[in-house]
Amino acid sequence: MTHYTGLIERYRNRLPVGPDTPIISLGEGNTPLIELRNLPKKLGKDVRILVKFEGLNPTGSFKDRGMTMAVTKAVEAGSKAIICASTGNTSAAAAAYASRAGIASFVLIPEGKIALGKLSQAMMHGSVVIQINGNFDDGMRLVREVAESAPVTIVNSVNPFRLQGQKTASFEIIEELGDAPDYHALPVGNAGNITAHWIGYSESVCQNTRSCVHCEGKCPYHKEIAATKRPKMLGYQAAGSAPFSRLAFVDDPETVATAIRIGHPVSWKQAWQVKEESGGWFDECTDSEILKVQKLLAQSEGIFCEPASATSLAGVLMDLERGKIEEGSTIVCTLTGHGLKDPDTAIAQSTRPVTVDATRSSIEKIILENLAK
Ligand code: AN7
Repeated sequence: MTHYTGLIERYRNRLPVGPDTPIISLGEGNTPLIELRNLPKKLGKDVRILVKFEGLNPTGSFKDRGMTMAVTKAVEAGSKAIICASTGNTSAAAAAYASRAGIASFVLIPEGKIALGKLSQAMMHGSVVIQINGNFDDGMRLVREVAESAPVTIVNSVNPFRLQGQKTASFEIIEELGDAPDYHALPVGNAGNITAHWIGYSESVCQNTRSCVHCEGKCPYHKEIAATKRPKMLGYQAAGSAPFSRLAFVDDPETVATAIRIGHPVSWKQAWQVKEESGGWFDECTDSEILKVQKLLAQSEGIFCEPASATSLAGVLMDLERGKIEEGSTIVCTLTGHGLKDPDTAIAQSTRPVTVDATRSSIEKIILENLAK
């Protein structure tokens, strides 16, 4: 056993780092790929559904994969400050990795629209938290404008190093399954992650043939973990914030899944290309479907993800029901963030705790009542 020191060290030869690059890591990546046991049975479906639980990254979301790369490269370039707009998770990751690197971080968040856990992270890590009277898309525009003159490095996914870090999730999946799955479903906001996964899968299909665009048959790492195929990529959005399935930008996005409350996705073009090349599709789920599946997953499998993350599984269950995804398939759903990020939404949809006298009989009564249900 060797000490795991994060995804840059793990995939050093497949990432844009050199021997002298000062790596800023919190041990991100290497997240579990958990096969659902109870849900497929419950639904009567003969499919293999695995969830890649990205909520188990150091700050509780997949953003850490991109942030370790973005902050590493910012520090290598001599930057003393980073900036991002965020629906919450990017700000939490930026704040943590900036602290680790000993540099400053500025985060722009939509006032009142980010989940409590994420806000607490950005604040606790000492980021300068700037709330704006606007949504994520306004923040993104402002960050791009400000970075033209201010001495700050943007660490949103317009920063290409972010996608390089995030592509490693595909490498891990291929290693665990021995090949790419048939389908890979993700919640889509800015569309950086679906784009990054496609880069990762595309870099892994090498057969060491001369026709491989990456290595022309020469590259050693393709041999290491080559996949025989790439999955169909499925991107699911919340109905109130679904520019991809509506085929138009949304000016006033609204959804309980605040992480993906984004109407003008930055990686719009790239994500369409992913859909086209992979033979996949975009679709949307309502807020009530998203919350239903979040709870279903928590209560039938023991996995607690945040609302936005449940969108990938909600979309897959919808498309299995419709027959768009055939039985017999192997499907990976990315669960992008941990449920603890958004305790308010979890509590609001759960059974209230009961309060009783501190006596043996009152506890016994409750146990018997509940077991009889
Ligand atoms: C849990 O934090 O955009 O399609 O500013 O937090 O790559 O944008 C978050 C996005 C899915 C969408 N699930 O990923 C931010 C931010 C969770 C997220 C997405 C986000 P992209």
